[in-house]
Amino acid sequence: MTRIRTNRWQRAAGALAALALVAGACGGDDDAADAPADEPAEAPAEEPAEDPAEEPAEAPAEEPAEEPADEVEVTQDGGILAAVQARGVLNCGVSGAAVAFSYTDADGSMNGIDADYCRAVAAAVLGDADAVEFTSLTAAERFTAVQTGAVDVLMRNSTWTQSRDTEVGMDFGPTTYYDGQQLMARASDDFTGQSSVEEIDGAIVCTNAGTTTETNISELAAELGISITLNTFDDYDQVTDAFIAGTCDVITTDGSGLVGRKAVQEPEDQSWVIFPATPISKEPLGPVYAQNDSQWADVVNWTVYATLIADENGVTSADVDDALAGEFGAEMVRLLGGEGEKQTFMGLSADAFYNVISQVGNYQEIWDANLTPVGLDRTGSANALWTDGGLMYPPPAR
Ligand SMILES: N[C@@H](CCC(=O)N[C@@H](CS)C(=O)NCC(=O)O)C(=O)O
Repeated sequence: MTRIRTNRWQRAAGALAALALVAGACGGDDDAADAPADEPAEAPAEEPAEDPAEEPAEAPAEEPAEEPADEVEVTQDGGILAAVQARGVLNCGVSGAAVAFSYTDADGSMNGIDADYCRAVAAAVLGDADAVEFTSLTAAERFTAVQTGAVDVLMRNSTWTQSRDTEVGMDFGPTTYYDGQQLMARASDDFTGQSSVEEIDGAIVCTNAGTTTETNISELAAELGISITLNTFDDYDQVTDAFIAGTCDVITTDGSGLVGRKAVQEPEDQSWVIFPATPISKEPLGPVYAQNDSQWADVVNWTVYATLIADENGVTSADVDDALAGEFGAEMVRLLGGEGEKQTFMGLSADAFYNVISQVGNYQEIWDANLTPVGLDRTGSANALWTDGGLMYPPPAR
């Protein structure tokens, strides 16, 4: 686990102000919540015997009426939002070794679509896309970091599965990249892009531990009746190094991961090919956070939806002011904090998603900044908008 900090404490002041707001609301409720349990005898709020003639001085029992129900309701949920607002920095779990998703660059910065979604959540919650502390986690470490609260959210090319969504205690946000597992081998070993999985019979196959990748390839090999030697490593740098060194015949993971590795590491004297053409599994990759904090889930989910709704409406980081002024329709006005905005009901500032689109961009901009450079084409893929035949279908902002 390694931590990278970027540009965070400047916002502490603003976040503390937000905290003061939240604390004001919470205090009342928490106290109330505690009291009844401990002191049943004293607080029979009902007191039926009251004489109507007398002024009911004890009106505070009705106190919640003064506070708008939403705010009180919201602040009682789980607590990760309030914790991040108080801390002034978002603790975001990433890989740090996943090309185009979250990769630690030579200058120490963390780049990729997952890193950008960390920044998007920070922009939504703290108004500052740079108020992020990135924590690099191996596949095997990642869910423990969520369970222990070491990270507030995980943006680490993690596949949404039934077991992770239940027994592992995670909740999953909207898929930010629809992927599928593929394999990569050398053309010099007679593999092509049209090769089938049966052709790896007898091969040494490598991947990283703690992934759906291992179970998928083991299960498929058994179904196909082929035998493989599966070697796993802590992270994908080690996997790719072993492949380049020739100790692995084939490597496998999400197709996007193979495309990224081929783009940045294929040696001059080798030709790497990715197959089969149709992936062997579904790998819906997206945000992961702790179960049972629906307020935090809403914040992360609608941050992702905001980037897709802006994409749907053709609103880029350069258009936000025109969009807020109404030039792209009422939905964008609401989403960016204008008339009819819904962000404050979520415990966020009205301009939360204005900050996301202006500081990080819409989904297509995030794609172009991170995935296009390694050769990943969105057109005609499952990651296209529903209006273009893809699966990206954000709910309406109303
Ligand atoms: N999506 C799969 C695989 C995720 C995974 O670990 N992918 C590799 C290949 S891109 C990765 O992130 N490697 C970077 C690392 O090992 O840190 C899962 O959720 O289990």
